[in-house]
Amino acid sequence: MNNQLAESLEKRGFCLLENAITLEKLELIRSELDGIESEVISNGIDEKNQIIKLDKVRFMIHNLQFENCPEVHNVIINGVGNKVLSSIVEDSLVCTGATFANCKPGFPGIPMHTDYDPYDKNIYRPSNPIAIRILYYLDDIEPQKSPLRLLPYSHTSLNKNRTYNLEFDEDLEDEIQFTCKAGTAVMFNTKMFHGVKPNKTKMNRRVLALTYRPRFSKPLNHVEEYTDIKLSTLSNELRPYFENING
Ligand SMILES: O=C(O)CCC(=O)C(=O)O
Repeated sequence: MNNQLAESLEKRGFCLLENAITLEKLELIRSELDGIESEVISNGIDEKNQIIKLDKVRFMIHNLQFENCPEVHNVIINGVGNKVLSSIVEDSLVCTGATFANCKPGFPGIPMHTDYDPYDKNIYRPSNPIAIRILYYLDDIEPQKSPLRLLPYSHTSLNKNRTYNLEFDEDLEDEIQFTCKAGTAVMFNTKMFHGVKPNKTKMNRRVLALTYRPRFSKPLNHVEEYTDIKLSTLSNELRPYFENING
């Protein structure tokens, strides 16, 4: 099974994990994240100085490791995506990003882009030679509800029109517009082009987005470490994913 997943991830640039989260766990995760969203919306940016994007049609919060959401933390530590990736890379993992995003009704979409930048220190577009994004969908993704766009094989492109820093909107013949049931996870190479179509429904479209890199794949550019005070708030299981992120 992992061989097929590894082949798909390595060659096509992505693989799918159906039923990655059970319905029961989905309820708990959604309720934790909805709670955080409502709290931030009513109280404004919290004291913990998290990176939050407040927008009428998209809510986004990074650094979920420092929020009170034990079920999300459990996904970071024990999620199927984590297990599959660890066995493919045969190394321990560092988590370079743990984000919740809610694309609400009217969300216009995100152009095709990569989550990789070898020349920057942006931890949300990590410079690590190998990093994998794992998107756990918390709602059904439908053709009218912001399907995910993926451009298979684009992580290997040598063409100047497909380099890491480009963005483009036009639909491509060889792209996949991906729909799925809530609880599905999609894993893809951060060098792969992906994007999101508009949400034309009246429903929320929520995703838990995690990025991991194998320990051996250090960032090319130094990134800011989390302080010891911040790290001390994490459980013993969670902490190894966020410490020594340059090493
Ligand atoms: O919401 C999604 O499906 C993907 C959004 C995105 O571009 C990302 O998380 O890198």
